[in-house]
Amino acid sequence: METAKEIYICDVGLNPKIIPDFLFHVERLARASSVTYIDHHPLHKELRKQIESKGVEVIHSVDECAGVLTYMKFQDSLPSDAFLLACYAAVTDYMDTQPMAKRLMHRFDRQFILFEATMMSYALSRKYEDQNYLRMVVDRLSQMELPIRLTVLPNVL
Ligand SMILES: [Mn+2]
Repeated sequence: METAKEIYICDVGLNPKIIPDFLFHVERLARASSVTYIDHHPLHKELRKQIESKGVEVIHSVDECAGVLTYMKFQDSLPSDAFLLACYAAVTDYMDTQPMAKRLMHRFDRQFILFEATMMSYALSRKYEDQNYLRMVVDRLSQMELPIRLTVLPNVL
């Protein structure tokens, strides 16, 4: 199997039950790849240190949703419309009034963002077990395709 150069793990929300497995696997992955962990769920200082000690870069704040944190990290290399993806994430996580999310939301029409985010979220909730659909969505969202176009496909809604 091919080894990924870079691996990004986002929005996991670590709980005591999965911490040992998480540490085991990031350690394993970090041996061959550069691993970045981005999350907004509460993360204990000690655990953060433990993750970093495995050679993983940790980007963490409880002030913005994981989508906005990810956007902030990569915004300089993303297409200009990518802020909309961060907005959809913020809306569906009920974190669109946080400082950075609020600024991003103000860059576009609020109704449009709410509509697109809601449609996308609904489609994902209906199709969350369909790996092919999920991969297709990630791929096409990364091409800045509008969520509505990915939600009106046959058998989604
Ligand atoms: Mn989350």
